[in-house]
Amino acid sequence: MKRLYTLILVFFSVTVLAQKSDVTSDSFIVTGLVKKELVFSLADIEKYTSNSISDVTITNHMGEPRGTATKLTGILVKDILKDLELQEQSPKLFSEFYLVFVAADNYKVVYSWNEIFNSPTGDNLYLITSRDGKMLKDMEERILTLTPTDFKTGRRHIKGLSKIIVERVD
Ligand SMILES: Nc1nc2c(c(=O)[nH]1)N[C@H]1C(S)=C(S)[C@@H](COP(=O)(O)O)O[C@H]1N2
Ligand SMILES: [Mo]
Repeated sequence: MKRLYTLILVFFSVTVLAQKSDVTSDSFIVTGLVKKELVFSLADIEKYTSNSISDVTITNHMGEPRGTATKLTGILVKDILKDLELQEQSPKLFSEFYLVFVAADNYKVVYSWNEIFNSPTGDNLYLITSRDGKMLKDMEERILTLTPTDFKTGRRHIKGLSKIIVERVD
């Protein structure tokens, strides 16, 4: 019986560990208050021209360094979202919209429409296409975003991006 419990424990530990490193996505969808949903596969992402990005120190929410991302290339999220059309005619009201970036493990990060399309943050919000010498398809977490100008870069370092949901404040 004891052995059975050990077996069960080992099984669950392995499952949990496997899930932890399994924050991977091979495509992401842009959905919500949009005129037309957009889907991006790895192949679609690779069609865009990538720019090189300086090394980024990933700091956690305490500000402690967790590691450095090197040999980075990426595409600006605002460029990949250039065909995004909000369900709103008046550009003035675009300021009421925000985008929820959702990872495969349900980790979520919010960016306001203005932040991406009307502020310097938008010029620094990248979809990473290669990291540490690995191409997108060989990167463990695959679809990854980074905003190097953030103070604590870990928070909005989304691993395994799988969805962008466009929402609006009440
Ligand atoms: N998908 C996903 N991305 C995530 C997280 C998470 O739990 N899930 N945690 C975030 C937080 S709080 C931090 S500090 C960094 C840690 O990045 P690292 O794993 O490269 O050290 O990842 C961020 N991205
Ligand atoms: Mo964190």
